[in-house]
Amino acid sequence: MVDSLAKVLEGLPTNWGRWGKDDELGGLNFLTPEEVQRGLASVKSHRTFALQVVMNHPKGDPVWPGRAGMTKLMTQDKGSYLAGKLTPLPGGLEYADDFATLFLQGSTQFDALGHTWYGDHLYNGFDARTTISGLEKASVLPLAEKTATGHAVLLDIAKARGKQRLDKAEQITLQDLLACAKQQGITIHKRDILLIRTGWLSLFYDEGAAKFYEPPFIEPGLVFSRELIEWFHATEIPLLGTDTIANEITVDPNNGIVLPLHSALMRNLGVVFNEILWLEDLAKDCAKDGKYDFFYTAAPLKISRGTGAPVNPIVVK
Ligand code: UVW
Repeated sequence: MVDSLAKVLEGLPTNWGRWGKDDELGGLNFLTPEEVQRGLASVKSHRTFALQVVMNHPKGDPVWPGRAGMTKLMTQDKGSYLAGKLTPLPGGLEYADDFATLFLQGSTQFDALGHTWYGDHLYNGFDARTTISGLEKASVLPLAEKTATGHAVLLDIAKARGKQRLDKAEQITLQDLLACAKQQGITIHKRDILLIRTGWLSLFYDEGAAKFYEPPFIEPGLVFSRELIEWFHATEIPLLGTDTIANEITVDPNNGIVLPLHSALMRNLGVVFNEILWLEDLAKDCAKDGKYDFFYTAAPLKISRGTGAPVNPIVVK
C-alpha cells in the first residue's frame, strides 16, 4: 500500500506566500546580488566547467522513461549543393542547416516550478488547471529570466563511498550529505546551491541504455525524510542539481511514493531542480585540488509556458 503525498508531507514547511502570492521564482529569490558576490569571491583557479550532457549524443540521450532523446535532421548540407538542389548565394556562400525535435525535459534541464504537483495545486498554491495547454503559472520562463547564479558546493557521494558510481536504488540521507561535506572539509552555508554527484549518469555512457534502464528503473539518490526537508528549508537551498534523471531515488523505499522530493522540495519549498548534470569532470578537478565550492551560473532556454528547458550550467572554480 503506497502512502499519499498529502499524508506524508503534512505539517512540513512550505514557502508558499513567502515572496508574495504571484511569486514564480521560489528558491531563486535567495540568490541576491550578495550571493552572486559570494560565488564570485570563491573563484580561485579560474578553471571553467560546462555541466550539460551532449544532446543528440551518438550513444543516445539519457531521459526519464517514456521520453525520447533529441531527433535532429539536416535540412541542407553540402550534399544539397552537390545534388543540384541548392545553388550558392550570390558571392558563393553555402550553408548547412538542421532541425530538431526534443522533449524540453530531455537533456540537462531546469524543471519549471509548476512541472509537478499533487492534489490541485502547484508551487505557491497556483491552481493545477493553469498547466492546461502550457504552464500559465510557474513556467520555466521566470527562472530563465532571473538566472540561477551564486555560490555552489559539490558533494561527491560516490567518492565518499569509494565507488565510481552508486548502485541502482542506493540511498542518500541527510546524514550522508553532512558527513560527505565534513569529509570534503567544507561547510554548507545558507543559500548555497547544492550539487550532488552519484556517478549514476556515467553508467548510460559506459555500459549503454539497456543497462541503464534495466528493470526496475530505480535511480540512486536522496531519500525523503522530514529532517531532510526541514534542513533544506532552514538552509534556504535555492537549487538542487544531480547527475541523475530525477534528482532523487525514483521510488521511496519507506512509503512507495514515486519522486516525493519533487513535491516536498520543488512544489512546496520552491527549490529549483537542475537534473541530468554532467559532473564527472568537475568532480575529478575537485578531487585533485580539494576545492569543492565554486561560482555557478545557469539560465535555461527562455521558453514561454515551458514545463522545463535545456540548460548548460557553467561553473568557475
Ligand atoms: C518527472 O517529472 C517524472 O521527471 P523529471 O523531473 O526528472 O523531469
